[in-house]
Order: sequence, then C-alpha cells, then structure tokens
Amino acid sequence: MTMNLKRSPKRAPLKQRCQPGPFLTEKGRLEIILKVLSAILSSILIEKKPRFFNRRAQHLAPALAAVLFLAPVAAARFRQPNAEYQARRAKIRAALDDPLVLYGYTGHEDASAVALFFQEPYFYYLTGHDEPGAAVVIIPDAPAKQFQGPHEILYLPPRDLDEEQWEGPKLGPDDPGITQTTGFEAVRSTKQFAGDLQKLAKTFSAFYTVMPPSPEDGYPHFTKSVEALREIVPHENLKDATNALDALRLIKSPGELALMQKAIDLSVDAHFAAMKAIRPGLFEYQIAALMEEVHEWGGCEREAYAPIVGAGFDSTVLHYSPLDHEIKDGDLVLMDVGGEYGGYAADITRTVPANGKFTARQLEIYNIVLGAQQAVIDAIKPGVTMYGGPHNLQQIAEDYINHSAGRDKEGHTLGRYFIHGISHYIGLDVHDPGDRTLPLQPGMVISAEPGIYIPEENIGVRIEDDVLVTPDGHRVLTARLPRSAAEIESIMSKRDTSSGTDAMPAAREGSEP
Ligand SMILES: [Mn+2]
Repeated sequence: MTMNLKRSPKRAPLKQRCQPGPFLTEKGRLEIILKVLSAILSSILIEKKPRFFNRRAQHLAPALAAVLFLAPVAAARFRQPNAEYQARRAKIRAALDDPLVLYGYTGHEDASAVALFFQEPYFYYLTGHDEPGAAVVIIPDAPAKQFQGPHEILYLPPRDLDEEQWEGPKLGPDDPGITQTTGFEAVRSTKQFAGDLQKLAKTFSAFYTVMPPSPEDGYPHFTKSVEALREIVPHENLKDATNALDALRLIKSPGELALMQKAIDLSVDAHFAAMKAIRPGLFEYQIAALMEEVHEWGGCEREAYAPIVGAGFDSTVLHYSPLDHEIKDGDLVLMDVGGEYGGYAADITRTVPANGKFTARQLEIYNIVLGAQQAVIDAIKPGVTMYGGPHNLQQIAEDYINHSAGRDKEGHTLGRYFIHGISHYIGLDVHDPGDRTLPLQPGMVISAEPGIYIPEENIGVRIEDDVLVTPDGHRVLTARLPRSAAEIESIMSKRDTSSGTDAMPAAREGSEP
C-alpha cells in the first residue's frame, strides 16, 4: 500500500466479517461445543428472540456461570508467548521514568455490532491482549521513586455472563489463574482503575501515554483516552510515550518476523492465484475476492488494508477502492493486496497485463519501475535512510526514473509520475509508526515500492516488496513472488482461460507455477 507523506499512516477501513476458525486447537473445539450448548439452551428457552433472552437468562445465571468460568477463553489468533510481551514491558519499565498508562480499544471504534474486534496496536504490542475494554499500567523500575506493589497491571472489565452469551467467553479479572494466563504480575478490575491511578499520582507527578496526533483521523481513540485520563487525574502532567514505543516496535523480534513471514507467504500465494486467474472479462472485485479467499483460508484474520485491484485507468489511482470495473483486453492490472496474520501486515503490489502479454509501451514503463525498485533494494542496509540525508531510498528511486530513457508524450522525464513515498515501516500496522528519516537498523521491515502512473495512457505500474534490514544488508521477505515481466508472462501463460467469465477462476490453489 502506498504511503502519502502528507497523511498520517492509518489502516484502511475493514469490511465486517465473522470470525472463521480453520485451525482449531483443543481449546477452540471445546469453546465451540460450549457455544453450541449455549445456543441450544438459549433457543429452547427464548425461541431465538434476543430481547426476551436477557430476562430469562437471569434464572440460568448460576449454571451458566459455572459453565463459562470453566470455558477456556479465546486467545488472540496466533498470539505470541507471554514472555515476548513481558520482555517488551521490561524494556518500557527501564526506558521510562514515570508510569505508562494505555487504554485498549473498547469495541465501539467500529460501529458495526458484528465486526471482528481488533486491538489498538500499541496496546496489543505490550500486552498481547485482544479483548475489548482493557487498560494497562506499567510502572518504571526507576529506583528514585519507590513504588510498593505490582509494576505491571492489566485492567480487565468484570465478566458479564449475559453478554458472553452473545459475544463468547472473555477473560475476567477474577478468573482463576488469570495472572498466569495473561503473563501479568497483577490483573485487576477496570472498576479499580481510576482509584489506582489516583493513588499512583501521589508518588508520580507525571504519566506517560500515547498523545493523540493532531488532528486524529478516524475514531479518536487517543483523544478520548487522554480526556479520560485528565478526568481521573486532572493535576497529573501527561507525557507522550509514542517515540519510546515506536523505537521498540521498529525492531522486529524473531517471533514477530515469523508472523510477518506467514502473512507474506499467504499474500504471495494470493498473488500467484491472481496471476493465474486474471483475464479480460473478469471484474476487479473478483480478483480481490480470490485473493482474500487465499488469505483467510490460510489463517489470516483480515486484510492488512482494503485491497486495491485496478485495471486500465484504475491502475493509476493510488488508493483505488471501488473495484467495480471489468478488466479489459490490453489493460494493465495493478494489485496492491496483502493479508494480516497474527496481527502483522504484509504489503505487496504486482502489476500484470490482463491478457497475459505486456505491450511494448507497458513493458518499457514496467522495466523502469522494476529497475528503480532493484536499485532501491540493492541499497538497503543499516545506516541508509528512507528519506532525508545523502543517498536516501526516495532519491535513489527518483534518480533512477529520471535518468532512464523513458519519456511521456510531451518528452518529459518520468519522475513527475512517481508521486508517493518509496518506503514505509511494516508491522502491526501496514504503515507502522516511527520516524522515517532514521538510519535503517537490523530488524526493521520496510517496503520498497516505486511506481509510475500516467493517467493519460491508462498506465499505472507499481511493484512493491517487503524487505528486512539485516546486519549485512537486507533480505527480501517477498522474494518467492517473481517480479520480472518474463516470469509474470510465463505464469500467466499457464492460465486456464477456457471456463468463461461466469465461473470462478480455475486456478485457486495459490501455489507456485
Ligand atoms: Mn506499501
């Protein structure tokens, strides 16, 4: 997904969906059995009329309480071990001199009642907790201000057994073994949160939190969090922990890289499937649907961003989203589509000819973009910058494009058609936060995505790969997906184009040619 330098990074809106579960653990199976049991119980008692349910369910509360407290609770899909989150909190305890207070999402950020809940990324990064309505307090190790009591407290809403009939079992502060389950030194009720903060304010005159960007796009979570904090501790000085948190998030751990590689592998599979399916007569949305199927079948919880599949003129629209046009013979089709796995994003773009063969002009533009991308990838190593400073990646791409032989119809060089950023960090967010003028360091994952968009020729080409910075240089995490025009034409030459435009494309297995 391309990055507009003028806009703050933000995840694209999500389509609502229910949560499929192709990889059930023992716990998952037991959960489903319990859900089915509960559904049977409720259908007997309430004739499936939701409003009646709450009253009648009260009589059942003791029995349900017993069942639900025994029920294993859903962990976030593909969550990492507690030790991973504990290590991150230990770094924060060492880095900050005052307590950090963060609110998770409440579940009301998305207006849809049936949207899949997803956690606020900073909160998730430190807690691994993927349920609504929680908060966390992390108290520094700093010996100067001695604080008696636990230094890492997860606040959970008290369990609501009526609501759990609708939303499924949740973790609660009074669950047996809750500290072991969550890996926290202490887990307390959100009812104690305000009182605890007021006590903490007697020892510490300032709290850290994530201060809202100004203006805050979308649901103003951080604006609301800060308002809430100011109400609880009006005299407390609030400081911004964003930089400290970003510095940690920028460097990916082996566990994070494993999840990212999984997201990337499934996204690569989806691009293979698309290349083998694309033909004139299909609609852009059909290609997106095919790719989403590959992601979700493989275990992605959602798309990392709204899929971009643009044919012809649409290939020149950077964040094209309607996907409602038919793919025509002679079109280029630009696909910027990536899945999210275990919370981590993949971000991959390929541009292919609808009929399987680039025209001479399309090939000319394609190879300039490919050359620019290769020059950028070759330059990626510790110490280099994405933006700013000498030999930055943006400049390398612009220079390559401008020094190429390519010209527009007026004879201008083509740099003016490369209108977005060359690179961004990738992680829990597709545009992971952090200062993009920092020297690259081992463990960072960045995109390399030059593009040339010439609307008057209906030619838009972007090629985007995900690259890990290593101590020696870099590793292209998306390397399994071919980039050269010849390889793309070769994959597409093996398509089955005999099945007409109404049928689902034949090639759906999503494996390599
Ligand atoms: Mn991108």
